[in-house]
Amino acid sequence: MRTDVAIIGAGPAGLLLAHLLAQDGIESIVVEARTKEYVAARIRAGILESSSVDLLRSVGLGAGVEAHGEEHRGIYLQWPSERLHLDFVNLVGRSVWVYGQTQLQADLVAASEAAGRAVFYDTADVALHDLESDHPFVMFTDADGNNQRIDAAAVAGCDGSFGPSRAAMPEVDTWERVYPYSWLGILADVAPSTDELIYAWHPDGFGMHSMRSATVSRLYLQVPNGTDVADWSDDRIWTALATRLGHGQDGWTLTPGPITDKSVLPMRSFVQSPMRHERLFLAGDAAHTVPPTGAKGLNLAVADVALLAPALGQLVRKNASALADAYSDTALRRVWRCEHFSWWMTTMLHISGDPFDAQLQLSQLRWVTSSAAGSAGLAENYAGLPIGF
Ligand code: FAS
Ligand code: PHB
Repeated sequence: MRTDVAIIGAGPAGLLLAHLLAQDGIESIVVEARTKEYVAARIRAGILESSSVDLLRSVGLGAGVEAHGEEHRGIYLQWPSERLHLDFVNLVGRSVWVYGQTQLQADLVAASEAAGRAVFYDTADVALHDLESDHPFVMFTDADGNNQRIDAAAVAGCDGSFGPSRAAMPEVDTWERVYPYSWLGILADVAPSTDELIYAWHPDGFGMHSMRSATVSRLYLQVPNGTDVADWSDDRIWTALATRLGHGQDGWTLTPGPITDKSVLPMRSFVQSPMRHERLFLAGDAAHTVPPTGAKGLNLAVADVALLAPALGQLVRKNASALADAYSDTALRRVWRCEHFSWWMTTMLHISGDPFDAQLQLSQLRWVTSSAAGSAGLAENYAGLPIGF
């Protein structure tokens, strides 16, 4: 097969990139290791920055968010006996949207199928070749066991943290921070007990109340690394969440409900630079990972491909490489800003067991919720910087 851009990975980065390229008349073929059902069922991110929503709207992908998303003005930060609201709209003039990655993935798949774009699911043995030439190609085994080859002008590595694209980069610098704790996340068929997200510091550990809709709640607990989700019964989870989120404090109650999904998510920061090698370009988790505390992972993937699509358009159509040459440095500026913010939110809210750390964290929380400068700084980063920052 021959196309303009071969895309590896049909997660949000890969499918959104294909959509953005098509807006520019650039053709692509996507190669995905998992089945469409597997990718569709993954439960991950829940927050879209307003600049991500604006981008989706601008390319005809805003209907789902408009119909099923919830615009939120801000978040609550909490510690024992205190719960304070940060209003991002008042602070920095920007909101965020609650819209699950699962929902966005479904919108992207629907748009891809409506446009008749080629996506190969359930593939194996993806290999990248001739990346240093202007005619790179990708080999893979399709779902029927046939060997396939895609000749293209460029390859986009959108294959997440463990795909082949990251490994295909010859000379890279990498930075990594593995955190000494994980998140136990649940989905529950119960109306949220809060109007906006609650991020709670507690001596027992971090707790968070998010949501997916008026009838589905998404909540998280800090747990030790290596936690077996089987050790956490529904009752144990709800009891810990009630304690950490302040059930009974100032009359607030946490309403439990049937848990429909439980999983443990390790916390890691990772960056690989550069994000481009000749005709191979990385986007999304293929190049970087953030702990989910700052709600940046999915938004970074959106920002990367918003930069990459016009760069590939100019490279493929006009053999003009200015945007492609600038892609990695431009993308990494925003990546590092989001890496810092995600680390900052994570270390402010998660218990290390060190009593000195705990006093520093409580002081930081009091400052961030009482200082105009402190709260604006958090709001600016959480609500997100303009794409192309
Ligand atoms: P993805 O990982 O979503 O997609 C990469 C795709 O490439 C996958 O479909 C994979 O199957 C495919 N692939 C891999 N190897 C391949 C190969 N050899 N050949 C072909 N295809 C291959 N972010 C938040 O903001 N909030 C959260 O709460 C949150 N929770 C998360 C929970 C988990 C378990 C994980 C892993 C991540 C979470 N994230 C969260 C981050 C997540 O949302 C990512 O930032 C987002 O999925 C990035 O999208 P992509 O870059 O497309 O990568
Ligand atoms: C979620 O709803 O899954 C979510 C929201 C905010 C975060 C992380 C996860 O920081």
